[in-house]
Amino acid sequence: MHQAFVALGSNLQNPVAQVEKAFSALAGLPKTRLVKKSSLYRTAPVDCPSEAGSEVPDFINAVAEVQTALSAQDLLLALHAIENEAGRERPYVNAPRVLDCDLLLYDDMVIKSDKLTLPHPRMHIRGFVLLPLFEIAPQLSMPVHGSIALLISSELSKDITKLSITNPS
Ligand code: PH2
Ligand code: MG
Ligand code: MG
Repeated sequence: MHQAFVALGSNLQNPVAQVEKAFSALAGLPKTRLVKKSSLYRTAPVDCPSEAGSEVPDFINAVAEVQTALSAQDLLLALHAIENEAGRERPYVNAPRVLDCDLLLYDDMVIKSDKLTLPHPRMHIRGFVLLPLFEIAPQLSMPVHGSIALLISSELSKDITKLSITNPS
């Protein structure tokens, strides 16, 4: 079995429900066990262009740990299928989305291909990834980026609120 971490994000169509549904979808993947779910976090958009005059809605973000017998490539395909099932559209880069499922880490794999980069290329500079990841894996040491605890700063933690409602499991 392999250990993987998946980041979830939504800022359209009831984001809390979308992320909770995504946890269930992860739990339902073949050859895969959902090991841990972080709390849900309300986060301000980072690097999201706003369409003329319209505000980019806040995101709900979370991170899941899974154990899986799927290869990294097959897990990635499964994550895309979960996004598509939720109705994901891609009108432009970083557009508002019903669901984004990003593969952050897969064991200690380091890879850069057209389809897959591990560790996820921006995870180490994204508070909306690092805070929920730290919540479920505070001791984590990552390939390339090292200790998660050393990456978190007050700057990266700005405009991120942990939701106090616990998601039903
Ligand atoms: N995802 C992005 C770009 N910006 N900002 C927040 N707060 N949350 C996200 O999940 C997010 C983002 C690209 O996938
Ligand atoms: Mg993303
Ligand atoms: Mg993505």
